[in-house]
Amino acid sequence: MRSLLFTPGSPFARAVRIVLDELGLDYERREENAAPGATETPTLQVPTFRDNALVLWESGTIAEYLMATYPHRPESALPLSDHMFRPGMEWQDKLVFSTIQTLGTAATTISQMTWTGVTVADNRHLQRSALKMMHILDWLEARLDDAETGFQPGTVSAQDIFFAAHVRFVQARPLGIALELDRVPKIRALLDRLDARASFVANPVWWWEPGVVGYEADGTPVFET
Ligand SMILES: N[C@@H](CCC(=O)N[C@@H](CS)C(=O)NCC(=O)O)C(=O)O
Repeated sequence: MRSLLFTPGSPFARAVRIVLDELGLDYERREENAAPGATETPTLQVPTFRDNALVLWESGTIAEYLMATYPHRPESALPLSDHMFRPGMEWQDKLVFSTIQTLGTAATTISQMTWTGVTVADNRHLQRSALKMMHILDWLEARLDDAETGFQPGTVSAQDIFFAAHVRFVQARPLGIALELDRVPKIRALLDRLDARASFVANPVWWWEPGVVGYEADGTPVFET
């Protein structure tokens, strides 16, 4: 019995949901509006994943577990990679993945601080977080061979999925960050291709700002009345 505890907005959880769909795995969706308490995880964060007696948190660990434990890849012109970290390329793939997670942490730090009253405009650490994101984008652009391939050519990788989840999260919130993706055309092309994939369409990222309490079926935000 598999289950995933997540909040609808979390980019880390969205990436895990996409990996689960890419693997064609069913799971119970434990969708909550707030992050969990310490009975679920000492990190107080989502996502948390359960597979029978095994309980995991940290989205990268969950994705690595899923990709290694479930070897079947559903038929696809561009399937999910067999490996989160390809044999012979482990260190390069790990470095790209950790750097992508640092981008995600910078984005969610800015988001969580913004909604608790401290914005990029008035905090130096958040300005540094935003600057970090721009440097990471430039570095990742240089890791892509061309506008037709992702971080692991010939497949869709966990790196692609987590990266797209983080960037689209930033773009779907009024955080005061302009990512200026026009200057990173290979990244733009990758994100557009991923948006069209069934697993991404099935796990959409929708606009959020304070006051949004739900969504219509087409993603139109529903505001608190
Ligand atoms: N390193 C964690 C980060 C997860 C994370 O930041 N989750 C956020 C939601 S996007 C959260 O639960 N925040 C609540 C908190 O930190 O108290 C992972 O990869 O799973």
